[in-house]
Amino acid sequence: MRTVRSMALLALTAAAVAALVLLGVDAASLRTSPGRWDVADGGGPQVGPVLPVGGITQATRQAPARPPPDGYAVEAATTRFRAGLPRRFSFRILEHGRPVTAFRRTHERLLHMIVVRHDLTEYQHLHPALGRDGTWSITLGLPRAGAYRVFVDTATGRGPFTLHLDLRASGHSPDVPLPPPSPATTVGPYTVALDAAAVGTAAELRFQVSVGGRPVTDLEPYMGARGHLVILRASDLAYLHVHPEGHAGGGHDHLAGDSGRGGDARAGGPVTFAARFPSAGAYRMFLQFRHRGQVRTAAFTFVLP
Ligand SMILES: [Cu+2]
Repeated sequence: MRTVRSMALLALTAAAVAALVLLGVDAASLRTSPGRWDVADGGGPQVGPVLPVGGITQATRQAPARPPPDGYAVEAATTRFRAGLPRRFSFRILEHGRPVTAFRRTHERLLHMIVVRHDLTEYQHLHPALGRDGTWSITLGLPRAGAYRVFVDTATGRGPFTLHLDLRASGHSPDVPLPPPSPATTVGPYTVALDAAAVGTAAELRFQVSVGGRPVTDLEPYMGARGHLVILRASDLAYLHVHPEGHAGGGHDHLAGDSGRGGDARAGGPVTFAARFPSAGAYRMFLQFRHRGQVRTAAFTFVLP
């Protein structure tokens, strides 16, 4: 029984890989939208290598990367945790050594904090509170021993940017291998199907949320959009935060931006994103959506050929 299921899964996975490769030819279906996504340096100078594949050079040039403005740094009070033992986590964003105290709202929040284990498991999307002195704090738990990366996605008068730092939960726990690409994943009662069309490093990603075979027609706005997507490159945790198509984006609550504009925003239709990847390779995608008051996270492995 188990063998049969595994083989079916293997076949499905192989089909998904084939589909991604085959779909990568329809340039007309792509609507690139600079400004709705960003790439931040997640692991050093190797981000965004130019590979000898058609279109990549241009794509790389167009990439509105969001490195931090000059002189910005993030500093945490502590980076040591005990696995499974939540504690207060606080940090400051410094500009030339002085704490930044004024931030701009993006997607309804002044700051988005993404925490993920280095093996791309244990994803968390949190919103710490800002103190007057520029200290951000939140209660944070790291469920398993190991290394974690924290991405701080925010904006000031100098523009949006992302910073990162690493945390450690004491003890040892083996890394989980990156799951193979799959055309669908389940979270709670939901099935989320991914339909991806890539040309070079640009891709249109459509996520269809359904329950019991029926599309969910009443996804609720979550931070002003029908969905939020964070993509991490498996090799070095380079970070892409992608916003949905048909979403006005920008500084304030755009609850209407996702409802009723364009085919993607129709009730029951897929939540669609235009993304540009820094390179070919393996990525892990985390889609968050809200339904019946609860936020769900669906994770996918995606390989850009
Ligand atoms: Cu957020």
